[in-house]
Amino acid sequence: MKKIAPALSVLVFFVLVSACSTPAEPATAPVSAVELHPDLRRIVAPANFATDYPDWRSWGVWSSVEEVPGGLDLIYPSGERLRWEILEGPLVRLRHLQVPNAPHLSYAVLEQPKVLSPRIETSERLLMLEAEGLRLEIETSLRVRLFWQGVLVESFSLPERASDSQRFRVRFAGSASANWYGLGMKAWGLRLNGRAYHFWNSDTYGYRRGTDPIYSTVPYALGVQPQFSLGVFLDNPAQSYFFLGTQDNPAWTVGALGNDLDLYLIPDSTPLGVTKSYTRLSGRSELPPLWSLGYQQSRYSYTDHEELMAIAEVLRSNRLPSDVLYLDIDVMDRYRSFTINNDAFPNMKDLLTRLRRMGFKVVTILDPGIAVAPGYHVYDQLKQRGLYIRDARGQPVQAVVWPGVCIFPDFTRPETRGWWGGLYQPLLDLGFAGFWNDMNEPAAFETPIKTLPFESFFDDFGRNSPHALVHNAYGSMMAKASFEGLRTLQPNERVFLLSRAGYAGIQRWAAQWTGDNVANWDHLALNLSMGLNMGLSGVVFQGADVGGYVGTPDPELFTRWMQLGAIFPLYRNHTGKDTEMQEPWNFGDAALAASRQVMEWRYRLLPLFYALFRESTHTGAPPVRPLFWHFGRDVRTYAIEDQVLIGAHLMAAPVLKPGERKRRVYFPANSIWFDWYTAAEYIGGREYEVEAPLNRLPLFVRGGGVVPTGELMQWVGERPRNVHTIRVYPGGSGSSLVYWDDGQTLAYKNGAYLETQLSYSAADRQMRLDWEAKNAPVRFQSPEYVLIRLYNVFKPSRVLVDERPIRIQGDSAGVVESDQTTSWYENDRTLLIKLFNPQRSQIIDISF
Ligand code: MIG
Repeated sequence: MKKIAPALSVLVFFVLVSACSTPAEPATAPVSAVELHPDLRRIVAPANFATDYPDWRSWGVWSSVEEVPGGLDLIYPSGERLRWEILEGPLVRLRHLQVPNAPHLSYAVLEQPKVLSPRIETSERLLMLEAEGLRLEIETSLRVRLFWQGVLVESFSLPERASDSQRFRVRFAGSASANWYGLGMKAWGLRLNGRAYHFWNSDTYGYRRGTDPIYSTVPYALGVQPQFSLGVFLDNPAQSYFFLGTQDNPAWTVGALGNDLDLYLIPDSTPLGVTKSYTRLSGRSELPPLWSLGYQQSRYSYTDHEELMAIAEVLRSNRLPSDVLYLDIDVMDRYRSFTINNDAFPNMKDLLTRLRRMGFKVVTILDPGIAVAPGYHVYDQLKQRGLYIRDARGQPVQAVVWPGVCIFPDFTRPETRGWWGGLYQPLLDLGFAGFWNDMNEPAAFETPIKTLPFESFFDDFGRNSPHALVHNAYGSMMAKASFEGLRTLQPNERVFLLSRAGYAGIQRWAAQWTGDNVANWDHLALNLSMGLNMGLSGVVFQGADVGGYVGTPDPELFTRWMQLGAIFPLYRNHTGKDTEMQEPWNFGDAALAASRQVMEWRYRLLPLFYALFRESTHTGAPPVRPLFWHFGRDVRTYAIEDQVLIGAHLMAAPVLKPGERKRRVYFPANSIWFDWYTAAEYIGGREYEVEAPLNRLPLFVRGGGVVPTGELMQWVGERPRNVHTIRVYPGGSGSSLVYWDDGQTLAYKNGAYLETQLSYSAADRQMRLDWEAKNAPVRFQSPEYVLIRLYNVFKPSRVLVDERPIRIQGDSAGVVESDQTTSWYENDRTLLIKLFNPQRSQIIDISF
């Protein structure tokens, strides 16, 4: 007979109770007598996940097999099933089903994923499923093997569960263990091998390298080798863990404490292939508003009208290109979400209008804790609608956060999300351009576990589940509520939302930052690795508090952080309550000048970042990526965590150590590189020492590289027409997307954009540029022309655009904007081609 664990009987009980009540009504059943299983009443240290329940049992031999759409079920005597499906990708989904037709319920996966029709063979010894290069063999000896295009990717045993426990695990032999990445927001280096990681969203002010877990959960690991990659996604918002093996000790394990097993294994040839499949499941970020890729200035807090205005004015008077200002919790009346402190901000609407005229958008903050304060509209509505998180007796759970004693919206419930989303209207009316969801782990003060008690119950798809089973989804569901509300209220605007906590799929609703980091050198390097791993986990719009949140950096650290921040998608300077002022002018003239320099670089590079975000909407690829993403055949790249690629061709080697004015840079094998500043050449497969004075972010472009850039603006949209200059570097071949739209509305979804691809190739004394328009813009005025700038070339003898010769003008001092002119600059061996009608495909042939 199947043994029902105590927690399960609580669930069964609640399901029955909620089935009998009307949907809007609270479940007020007296369940205080029911004890939660001990597993659902504690936070387990990662080291103990696998060891403190010695009594693991395999699901074992099945009693029968049944074919189902996409695969087959192993049926056990209790009636439970292990379902193996091959989904579009192709990928494997393995689920434990307590009943045959259990619905697909997930906080991460978009909808019912599409199943393929695998070829299935069954014999005495073996069950085999095969589709599109993926092959799965399940032996009656309980071993399972996964092949991708004939190569063994991984072998593992059938899942196991612990007696008298809600926990389960799956153990893998380790052929995929060469290099592990991902896991969302983890305070560790780039390569994650050799450690256990735990998922339980936690408010970890001042965390350090090794603190685990922290704010956000993405139970998805990416194993990469030259021959194949493997994505592993354990869809479970309860406490879970990944233990990742090393090359020497390769076995790895995933497990969780509560909920049914729902595991995806995604083999593919490249990290990009795996990423496409993973983000087909968990979703991709929409195009952000272009202004949100500009510089963002924040602190806890700019406390009143005058201070915010002053910050704006000093940013502009110092000519520090910038777009966004933040208001932190002091903007609120007694920290109450959706209110404004009218003493400090007597005319918010007027303030936001004035700032907007100066080119600034303002983002404001909201916390999930709602003050218990009759008469406060959000409290009254939450109370009256009964949409709060409940205790075992159905009463609102209370906990202390910034506003004092609070109750908390149950964001797992669709009605709560709908209601919460609508609350944003007055803030939009005031003119706020974006929003920030903080403390949504959810964090709580004065409770032993710094979050709501375990005896809190959530709707959880109508199952009324205890806290432990849904904890990690809370932040994501708050972000979803906010995003969907904003989308409904402003149906044609892009949403900018920043969320601290999240779960797999958070990228659909919000950007993320790495919480309360520390102003020290180790955090500088740490945040870079964290950002790369977040990007590899689908969370492509990410950044860290530039300058550090806890403490104050010295001028050198601040300067290097401004440079590091400039290569992150989210470029936000933020600091805590009792630190020194941290805007770029507080660290002396050299830091100010160096900050301005790198901020200007960032603004010139916005066309590249934007095109990469566009690409990411199609593939899920992170705009900022580790070297192995493109150079995985060079095994040296797998451990490099102090150099990054922005797109396929631009490499940054930020300085991460104090006192360094030169640094060593590794150039991946089988490529050549050019210095961004001097066009000096480097040969791949070697290390060089490069100059890195305090005012320089070392940057390199790959031979054959194509990098879209634009004119410097003080803020996005300062000038309506921004001329793009596309840099092209010789050697090899390459191509890049170049993308234009209005930068802020959803009109691009109806064709109001221009997407083009510039490809470059070279043969003996010939170069060809292929400008390919991918679409015919609808209601969008394309730029009149683009400039294509070729570096390190000889003087051309002839330039043809679509076979028509173009006049070459030699040795001119500056750019000449006359009709179809090509300029040749002898001194720096640069050729500048002005290409008209970019919405038309054109071919440029250059002979030497
Ligand atoms: O308990 O809103 O991580 O960025 O400035 C601290 C105040 C609450 C934590 C966030 C931080 C923010 C701060 N918040």
